[in-house]
Amino acid sequence: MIQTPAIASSAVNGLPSTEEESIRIPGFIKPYGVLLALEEPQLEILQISHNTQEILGIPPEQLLNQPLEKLLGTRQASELKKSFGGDFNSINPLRISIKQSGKTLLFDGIIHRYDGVAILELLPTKSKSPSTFFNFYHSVKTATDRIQETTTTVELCEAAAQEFLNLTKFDRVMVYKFDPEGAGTVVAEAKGESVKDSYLGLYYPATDIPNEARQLFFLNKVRVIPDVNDPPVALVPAHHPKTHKPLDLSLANLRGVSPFHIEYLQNMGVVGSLVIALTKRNALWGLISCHHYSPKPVSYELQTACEFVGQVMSLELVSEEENDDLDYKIELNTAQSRLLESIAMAQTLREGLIQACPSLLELVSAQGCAICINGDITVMGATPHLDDVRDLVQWLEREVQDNMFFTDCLSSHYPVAEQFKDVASGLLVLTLSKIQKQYLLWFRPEVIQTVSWAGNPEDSYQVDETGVRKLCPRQSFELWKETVQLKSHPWRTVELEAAQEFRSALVGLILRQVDELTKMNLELARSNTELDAFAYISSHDLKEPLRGIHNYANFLMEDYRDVLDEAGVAKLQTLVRLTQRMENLINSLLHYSRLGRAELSRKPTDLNELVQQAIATLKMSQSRASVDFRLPRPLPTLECDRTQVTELFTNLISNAIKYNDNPEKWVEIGFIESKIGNKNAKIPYSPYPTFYVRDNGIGIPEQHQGKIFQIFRRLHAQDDYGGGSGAGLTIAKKIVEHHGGEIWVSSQPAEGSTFYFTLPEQEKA
Ligand code: BLA
Repeated sequence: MIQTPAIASSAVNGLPSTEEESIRIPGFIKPYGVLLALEEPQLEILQISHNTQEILGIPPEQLLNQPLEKLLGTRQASELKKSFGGDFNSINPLRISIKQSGKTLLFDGIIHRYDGVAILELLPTKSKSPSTFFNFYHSVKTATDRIQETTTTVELCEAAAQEFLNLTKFDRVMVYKFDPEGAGTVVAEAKGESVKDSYLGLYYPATDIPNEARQLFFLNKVRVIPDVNDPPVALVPAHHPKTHKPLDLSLANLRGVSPFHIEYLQNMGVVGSLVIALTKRNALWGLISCHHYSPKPVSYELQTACEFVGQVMSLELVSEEENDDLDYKIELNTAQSRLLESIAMAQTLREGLIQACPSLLELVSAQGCAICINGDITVMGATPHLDDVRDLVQWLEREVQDNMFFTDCLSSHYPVAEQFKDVASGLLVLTLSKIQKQYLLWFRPEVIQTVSWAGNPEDSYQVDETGVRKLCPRQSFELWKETVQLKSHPWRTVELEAAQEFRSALVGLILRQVDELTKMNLELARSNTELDAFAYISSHDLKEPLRGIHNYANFLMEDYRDVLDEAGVAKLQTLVRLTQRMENLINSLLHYSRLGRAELSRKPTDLNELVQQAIATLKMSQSRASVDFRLPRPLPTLECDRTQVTELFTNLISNAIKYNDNPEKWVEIGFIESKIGNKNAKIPYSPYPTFYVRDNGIGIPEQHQGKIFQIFRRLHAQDDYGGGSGAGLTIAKKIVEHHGGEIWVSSQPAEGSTFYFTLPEQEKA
């Protein structure tokens, strides 16, 4: 066995890396051929592998520094000289025969030039004549046909494994696919009858194939190791005499294999190995890895056939992975269309999203979702608890700047998430509007991924006697399971694209709706202004003729009292009373329309003082029975329009007294803290205090409660309960709304009424 060279340990993270010991310049070759470094243009032999005696029957010293003619004869040597001027790919392999001790030795001659040095490799062959195109075509036709017949990636990989098995006659052929981190999984496998165990589904860490080995696959798509137990063969001299450097064997078929990899294969029980690179769009997609459990030479011709089939498979991969993606994309698109349709039909964005619930989850294949609009959160499917989602959204608001954020391991960004890993190890967030706090969150559960690791990745490192951590192939390939905790299935590119597309469509839709809403609001504001102006002008203009009628009725009564009989006087008196009533109505209307036109003058106002003043005024004008005014606790100080809010309290308190035939009347004026909702009293959750005026009066029947705020709408005969214009509650409503608040009533006939209202300190957005 080859001695594992010690590696200096100066690499990043304190871990030694094989990359320092470049596998491009191993200093030795595999023993199944002879390698010569030649000086151009004379093709003098400057370096040669030490195995010439075994393969050619000539000791290396006899060939070193000699012209190539000495070995190949004048004709073959001059043909080679010409070949070095042409395109190597179309020339290789050259048929070369060497007569030695009465025997003719046949070789595939492979030439290339790398780093300015011309290299010839002589690979012994048994076939008398070079392979024809037809031979080659026949050897690959079945394989390429089968590969091209497939329609999905899975089918393609399975067919390829089987076809490579048929083509190479190795014991085991695996299709090995890399993940974005460079680790890989065996995605398809075909085996000869003697092989019992299966590597299908096994997962190998990225460290198993160093970066440099991956890079070399772009230069050389096929790697052969006929027998891992063959001793490597040194080059003489070790350094190139002109460059004084070790010879770069990046492109050489015979390049010696790193002893680490040899040991790796030996640990696996593999003797012969053949690896073919699979590329997709200039990236390494995976490998075909062939294992044989006894020595397995692979002719240059078969290597070329494998390379060709590998290329066909690589091309096929592009279209079939696109096909797989396309089918999935269509599914995601359908979900998106359903969602947008639902949103367009719904009153609100939230409603639209909720109604299309399964599509919302299907859009990105998530198990749970949270809709957050203006801080209000609705959850669907499997999600963390609402409070946890609320905290998470707050964290997102602080930490995430982009329109989209996603992770398959939320706890690595937000450690609290470990508590709800079962539902949210994966998170995808779309920010629709940061200002309006509009977020869509999708969750994926933890997949306790029982990854079938082929050996413990930690075993790749051993500590030597000096305490240095040393990279070495693992001793054991026993399957052991590593659970990848706190991770969800990763979000796929198509899913992320679908989320982005949905965001764009949604933002477009929302902008259109905002546009329409703005137009409607403008329209509404305009018609409200017109209405106020109309009410003002008409009531103003009506007052004059009304005063005329009033005055003339009085004149009639004064000047014609003697002419009129009693009935005539009574009618005139009614006329005067009616004009007075009408004037009251007009004054109320005028007042009402003025309220709509007046600017609010908000100032900090002590509501206690204000209410006491209202009560005092009312007490003066109410000569009737006493009323018990109750204020359970001091009212707050509020930014509001003092005059209007005084009128608001006066109207409500006066109604409370007026519509009350209880012998012991009381009126309670108070408020409820912000944020305490109460369904029974119809008090919604509100960020502002809710004020109330409660009485033990006659109450309002349920069926009338909707009408009481309408102007001049009276529920009783006009002179009952002290008369009045019937505009008090309408005015109260206007004042509350002017302040951006809401007013509503809760009442039981014969028990009393409570008028609730809010007075937000800022206008509604
Ligand atoms: C190379 N390791 C490789 C190659 C493969 C693997 C395919 C390239 C093939 C080749 O050069 O012939 C790994 N082979 C696999 C895997 C499977 C398989 C995963 O069949 C699965 C079925 N390897 C280690 C560790 C080290 C290491 C810990 O596991 C580091 C010390 C090194 N691997 C290593 C090196 C090479 C290699 C140095 C390059 C070999 C060379 O080209 O010289």
